[in-house]
Formats: sequence, structure tokens, C-alpha cells
Amino acid sequence: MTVKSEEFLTSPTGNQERATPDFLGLSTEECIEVLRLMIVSRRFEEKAAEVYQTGKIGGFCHLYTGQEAVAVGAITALRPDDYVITAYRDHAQALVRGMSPNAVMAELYGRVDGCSKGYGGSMHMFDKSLNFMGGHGIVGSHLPLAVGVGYTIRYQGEEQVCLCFFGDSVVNIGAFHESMNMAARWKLPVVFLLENNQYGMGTDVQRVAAVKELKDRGLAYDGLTSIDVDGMDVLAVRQVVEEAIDRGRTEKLPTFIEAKCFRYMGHSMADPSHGTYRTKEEVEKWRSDDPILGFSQLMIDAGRLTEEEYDEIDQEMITVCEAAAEFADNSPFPDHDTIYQYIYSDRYPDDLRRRDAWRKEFS
Ligand SMILES: Cc1ncc(C[n+]2csc(CCOP(=O)(O)OP(=O)(O)O)c2C)c(N)n1
Ligand SMILES: [Mg+2]
Repeated sequence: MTVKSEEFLTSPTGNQERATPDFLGLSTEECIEVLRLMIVSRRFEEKAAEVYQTGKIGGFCHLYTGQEAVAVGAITALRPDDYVITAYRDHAQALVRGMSPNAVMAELYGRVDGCSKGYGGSMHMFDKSLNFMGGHGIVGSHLPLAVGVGYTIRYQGEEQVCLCFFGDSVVNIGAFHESMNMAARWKLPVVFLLENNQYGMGTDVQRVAAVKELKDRGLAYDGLTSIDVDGMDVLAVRQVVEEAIDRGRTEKLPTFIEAKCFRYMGHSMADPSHGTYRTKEEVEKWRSDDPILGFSQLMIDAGRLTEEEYDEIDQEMITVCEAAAEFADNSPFPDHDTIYQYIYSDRYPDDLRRRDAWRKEFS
């Protein structure tokens, strides 16, 4: 691995304060874990793209490559009992939250060992034991759910927070404003984390946004702190999310964070090229500010990592992702007889009986 630190000191977002010299007080082991999580996210997506081309993964598949600093910086700041909810570009969030690469890959393959037993696929990673609440395909649909989670936390008198990831297209969806309004009015511990990767499918966000600074969308709501951050810098993300979590836990107040970032690949595997909507130069400019190379160089410069150690971690993560693909390949498809299972909750027969009882009573 060869990286030149000068290339990564200035971010394309104009944030010059890239290097956080004290690493936010993280130990070297913790920094290595941050790096490992970013690398596994990157290598996992590369493997997913490769097997997708062979036809083993079907349906939608949106890759996260380039945005790793956002998921890793944010999720590693959480406690295990906090909640995470996200949109369809969800593989990295699931991995970083602790889902095994095997379970994520098997879900992509539509196999029974996937986290959603193969019924969900790429957009529907879910694991209640990790408080990982999905994986949602409808743009903006999960923000009201995050508000519901935040409300439940307050109602039960807990000190958890709900971290909600979403894309830049969401700021033009009605549910975005309804959610901000309720979270601010009811003082809910929700961290709204907008990943502004500059595009919603092939649409440049600046072409459709009447408010150019996306973070300013939050200014209308009293009690909501709005802030933007360099989303290519894992420590910068971690720092603002730590502050937001603290605000949520102690003051029960929501925060709206805009992380400026970029997806290296097309919108989905159906748009594998860089498309006609952005230039090669633009992609290259963001790639030259790569979050993994930037952070590893920072660690190397601080004497916390050697190039050999980086290569070892990288190789280990490549092996883990290869093994995940093999695991998924060997996992069976769900039985046809189970196709109507998991559509409704296990309580469904009870719910039906209750509904029938109500009908009788009120008819
Ligand atoms: C309500 C709704 N409208 C349209 C779509 C189709 N659609 C899927 S992804 C997408 C773009 C979303 O972009 P963004 O929120 O920026 O997230 P990104 O893909 O960049 O992560 C659209 C319009 C959808 N899923 N839901
Ligand atoms: Mg986007």
C-alpha cells in the first residue's frame, strides 16, 4: 500500500481541519477497529459486486463504496443498546453494527442463513438482537419510524438514542419535515444523519434543492441542532455524532447532521458505470480524498500503524469476504412452503381473532 499524506489533508468539501491529532482519545486498538470496519465494508462491497455479475445475487443491490467513514464514524460511537435504522444502501451499516459478513452475504444471495432468512435481500438487512431496525426501500419512509423509536425510548424512560441514516433525496420528501417537527417538538433522542453523496440516482441534489445548504433544512425547527461535517473523515464524523448522542441522552434533543460524502459506484448495480450525470474528474476528485487511505495515513504518521499491519488487516478482510461468499453459496434457498411466512408478525392469528371480535362487537 502506498499513500501520500499531502493528498488527503485537504478535503474536497473544503474542510481543512482534517487531522484530529488526539484521535478523539481513542486507543490504538480502537483506531485499528475503526480502520478494520471501514476496510471490511469496502472489501465486502467489492465481493458483492463481483458475485452480482455472475447472477448469484438477484434484484436491487446498492453499494456503499466511498461512504465508509460515515457508517463507521457514526455507529462506533453508539452503545450496543442504541438503535440504528437506515435506507436501502445498508450492507455496511449492518456489518459495522455487528452483523456477520456471512449473514449479510447470505441475505444478498437470498438464502436461509441470511439475516432476514433470505426473504429480504440487499435492501432489507435487519437484526433485532443488534437493535438494527433495517434496511428500508422507500425513500424517506423510515424517518417516521426513527421518530417512533425515539418516542418509545422516551416513553419508557430509557437513555438510548436512535441513529437514523438517509440520503440527500430525502430532504425533499414530506416525511422528512414531519419527522424533524415531531422529534423537535417532543424532544426525542434521534440523530438524523443525512449522507449527502451529492446524487439521488442520476439527479444532482443541487439541481433539485431550493435550499442549497442541506443542513439549513433543519434550521426551521426550534430544539433541533443542525450541523454539517466532512463525511470523508471518519474522526470528524465520529466527533459530531458523539456530541449528538450526548445531546440525545442527556437533553433528549434531536440533531440533524449533514455528512458531505460521495459514492464511488453507480446508484445501484443496474447503474454500474459512473453514468452520464457526473464526470470522471468529479469521481476522481472525491476518490483522491479516500476515507480509508486518509485515516490509515493519519495512523501511520502518528506511529499507530505500519504499512505491513495495514496490508495484513486488508488481506484478512478480503479472506473474510471470500469466506462469506462461499458460506452464502452453500446455504440453501428458503423452502417454497414458507413463502407466506414472515409477512405478518407471529401474533398474526391472534390479531385476526381480535379483529374479528371487534367486528362482531361493533357491527
Ligand atoms: C418514495 C420513493 N420514490 C422514489 C423511489 C425510487 N428511488 C430509489 S433510490 C432513489 C434515490 C435516493 O437517493 P438518496 O436519498 O440521495 O440516496 P442514495 O441512493 O444516494 O444513497 C429513488 C428516487 C423510492 N424508492 N421511493
Ligand atoms: Mg444521494
